Amino acid sequence: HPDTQYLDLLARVLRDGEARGDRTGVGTLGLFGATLHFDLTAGAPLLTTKKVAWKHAACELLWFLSGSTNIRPLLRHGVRIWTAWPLERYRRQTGEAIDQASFEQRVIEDETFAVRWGDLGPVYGKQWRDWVDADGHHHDQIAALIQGLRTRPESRRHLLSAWNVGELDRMALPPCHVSYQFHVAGERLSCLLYQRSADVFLGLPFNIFEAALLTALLADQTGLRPGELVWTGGDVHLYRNHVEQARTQLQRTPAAQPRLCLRRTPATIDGYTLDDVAVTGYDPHPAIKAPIAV
Ligand code: UFP
Repeated sequence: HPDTQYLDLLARVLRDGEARGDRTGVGTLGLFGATLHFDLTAGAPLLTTKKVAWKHAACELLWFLSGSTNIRPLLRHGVRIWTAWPLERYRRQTGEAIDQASFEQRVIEDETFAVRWGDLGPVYGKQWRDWVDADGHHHDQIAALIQGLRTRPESRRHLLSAWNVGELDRMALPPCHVSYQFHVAGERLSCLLYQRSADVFLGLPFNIFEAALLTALLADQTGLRPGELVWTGGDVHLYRNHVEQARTQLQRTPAAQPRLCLRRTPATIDGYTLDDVAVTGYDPHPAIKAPIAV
């Protein structure tokens, strides 16, 4: 069960995690190097021991695939997970003490404002769909991935990488989910995600669901079925101000595993909308609020 694996990791971080300072100043309990395996044939790796906003996660994944790096499309769907970075930059550069809701409203209503202030730099969407190399050539990694999976399924080179070294300093946040490798065996598509840094309470539940969704979409486009998701984390940490929330979640008993299905197979990967992503049998424990470290 996905919850069991996740809760085991959460418990391990609480028990063995080393107290460390970090960039955000919040402080963490952390360990280095962890791996989780999720059998995608058994259902979606979506936690039931707390309610995960899977529609927001799906929205973010489709936004990466669209190639966008602007928070505007996310805000139009009510997804506010990336606002903190542009908001901070706006406040710093203008000196205006604008609140988050007003800033978001302006990004939604005013396109010129959104272009000027809503962009995150060349983050995932840019690197996935339009990586520009030193010679000025543009690379669509997603298109190449699909082409490769169709024509050379046995290849050991099905990779998707966001770690564009020359552009890291222009990104709001250097990629956390750095690379994805795909693997085909017996009509099954598996994925190995390497994540350099994982906020185990807030980020990780999103990251594993999104990797499973990406695998499902790629499988759908290549005539395969999802196999396994292997997640590997580098710096796996629990923020100090998430400890009580983690303890609450650890006391809960997992419910039946939900299923992820796609309602439609569009002609290309660009054709999916949020309505095409369905999760059935999801009856989780209530959500647990926790502050995000920026
Ligand atoms: N983080 C995740 N998953 C993500 C994402 C961010 O866990 O998809 F974008 C967390 C990890 C870390 C922080 O706590 O955000 C990034 O900080 P740093 O760059 O210092 O690792």
